Amino acid sequence: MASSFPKASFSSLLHSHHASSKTGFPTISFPSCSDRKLKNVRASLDNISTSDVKEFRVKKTQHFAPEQNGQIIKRILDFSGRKPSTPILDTINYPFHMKNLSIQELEMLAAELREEIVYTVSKTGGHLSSSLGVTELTVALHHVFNCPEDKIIWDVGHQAYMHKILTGRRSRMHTIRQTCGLAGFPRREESVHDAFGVGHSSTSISAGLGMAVGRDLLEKNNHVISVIGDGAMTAGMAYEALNNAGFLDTNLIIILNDNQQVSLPTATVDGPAPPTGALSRALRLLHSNTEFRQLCQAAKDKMKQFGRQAGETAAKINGLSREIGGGSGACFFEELGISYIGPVDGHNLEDLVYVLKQVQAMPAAGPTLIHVITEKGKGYAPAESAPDKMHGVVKFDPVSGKQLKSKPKTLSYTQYFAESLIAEAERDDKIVGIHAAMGGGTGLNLFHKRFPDRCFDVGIAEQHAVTFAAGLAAEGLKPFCAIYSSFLQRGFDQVVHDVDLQKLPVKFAMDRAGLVGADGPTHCGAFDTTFMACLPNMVVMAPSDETELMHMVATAAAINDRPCCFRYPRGNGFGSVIPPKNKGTPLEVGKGRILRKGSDVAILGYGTIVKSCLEAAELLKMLGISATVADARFCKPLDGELIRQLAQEHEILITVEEGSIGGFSSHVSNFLALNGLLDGKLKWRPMMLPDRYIEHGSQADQIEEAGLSSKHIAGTVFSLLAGVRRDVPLYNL
Ligand SMILES: Cc1ncc(C[n+]2csc(CCOP(=O)(O)OP(=O)(O)O)c2C)c(N)n1
Repeated sequence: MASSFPKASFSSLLHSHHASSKTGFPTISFPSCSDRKLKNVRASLDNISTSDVKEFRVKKTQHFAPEQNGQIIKRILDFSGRKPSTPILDTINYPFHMKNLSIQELEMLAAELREEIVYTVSKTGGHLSSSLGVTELTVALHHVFNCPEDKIIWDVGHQAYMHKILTGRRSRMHTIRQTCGLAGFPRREESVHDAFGVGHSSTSISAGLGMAVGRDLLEKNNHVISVIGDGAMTAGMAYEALNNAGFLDTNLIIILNDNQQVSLPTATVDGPAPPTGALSRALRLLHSNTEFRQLCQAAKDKMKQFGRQAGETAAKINGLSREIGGGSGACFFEELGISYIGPVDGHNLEDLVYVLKQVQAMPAAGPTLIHVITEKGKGYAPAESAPDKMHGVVKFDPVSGKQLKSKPKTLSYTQYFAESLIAEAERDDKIVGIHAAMGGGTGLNLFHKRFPDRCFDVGIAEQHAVTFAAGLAAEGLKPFCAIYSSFLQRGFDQVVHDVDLQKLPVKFAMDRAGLVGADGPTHCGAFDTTFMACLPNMVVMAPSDETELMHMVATAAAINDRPCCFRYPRGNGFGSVIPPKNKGTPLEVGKGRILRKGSDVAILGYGTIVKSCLEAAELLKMLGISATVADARFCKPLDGELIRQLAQEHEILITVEEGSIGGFSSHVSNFLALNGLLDGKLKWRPMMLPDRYIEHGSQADQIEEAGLSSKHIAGTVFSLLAGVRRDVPLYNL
């Protein structure tokens, strides 16, 4: 339980040591800590002879040779596209079926899982390479620990496909990410083996710590294991949790899955990108630490030698493993009060099982971090050699790894955004781009290619990205902060406190706004209009097509006295006519436009859903109903003149948006009410996302479920009109 004084914290770190830049943690070095650890290690190694260690070094060098490992795996695995033969996997429905497997059988199981996952994902699409990278780790975890009593929390959760297969969901893997199918991420409601729902990164240590403390309070004795990637480890949340874990000193196992791939996709437009950030640099230094490996092997050899005395030796190792550090980088964890173990070869099942068993057996280990080195895409050559490691894929040919992408007629909104930002930046050297580990996802990798010095990948650190942008704006630069709508949720306080309150002209490009399809509710961009338009200084826009998006990028570039944002969806443009050289024209702020004039009803759309409003108007026309359709363009400031006109000239006004309650429609309703426009005959109805989370599936299915298709819009108009006009017949839309 917690003591009353912090054992170690960030503040004590900052005050205790000298500066060093080699470690990757620039302001801290820990000579005393390293010395102490080395002394302890040496003293405890006294009983293990130097020849033991040397012998181990030779063995390990061979074992770690990647080309040798690669060859072995390539010889065994079959990615022909035929249903793989999986004799061991066929005997396993749940983790307890794996308990009696030997190391060799576990290795075979890992091989079968690799074949199975490539076979399945080649047919469904989904996240591929992160799961391939943690195959042995997943097998070892489920072999050693007892799920669901022991809790395994997968950070982000995109690497949990093997976990799903081993925990009773193998027969449904072909439905993954599809409507009514398995979710792409762990979800508590899907399985008792999914200890925590994930999708957004860097939550696993906090959640794990909460579960560990909960366990202590309830006097239970299970293990809690948080598996976090080196990418997820770049987020502030992870450090907040480490700080707290070191202080609370409860038993918590943190597995740092270090594959030296931090950002997404892992490629620039020109090829593989080195990982960004000082943390990666620091972890790389730890990779070379051999002491832990030497010690483990020596201990294992001793155990074989002494047989009966094995327990005694293991106990010694328990104590020792806490003392093994990998230089000052490891001491960073140690000084926080977190035992560092590693690095461990994450593709060596024998080592993994051994280390996990040792940690499992420690009675009061406190928080322990096991540093595991893996390779993303491991074992599947096309993924290993792909610049983006085949992180997320559509259906593909398993033999070649070639993805079956159809060539769309238009570019994605992401690309139109990037092209128009480049066009603005060509004319204005104050424009800079910022993204949070999402160069490919946000299109800023294109911007980076053109302006390498004006583009910043800050890691998975949305909060920092926002305040970093605020700092740039304070210096007179024009930062475009491109963050997915749902990930910006994490930076909301920074948007309010650091940007909007100070009226700093940061420009937020909110990609993946609205329903996003297969990624499901964790990634759904439902709330951005609601949380951005309630801020007093924020200009809030949504383009109705790609041309409008380009105009809004130009508008954002021109707004220099306050912050602004614009939202655009996942998917491709409609094919509207693009401005010459991708250079948009700034719009008049707070002005919408009428796209089609009618007399019976007015439909006011916000964002790309305006297209569905136009389609609805066509449907209504067939029924003899004349509809005006307007494109609001701005949620804030609202175009009051336009809304007044629509309200006064029509019996019915419908507002339509692909966002949550509290967004555009709420602002319109406020305006209507405050201006007495609801006091007369007008019938006003808002159409937006329902007040519940919409499950993963195709975007088209999601729109149907949300009731936001053109038919739904026409149906809403029709039912209202039928109430006021007797001449409207009942049709089946
Ligand atoms: C808050 C948040 N921001 C961004 C993302 C998008 N994202 C998904 S996985 C990933 C990289 C994770 O890297 P790592 O943890 O090392 O796992 P790996 O993909 O290498 O297996 C990113 C940036 C996210 N899921 N959550």
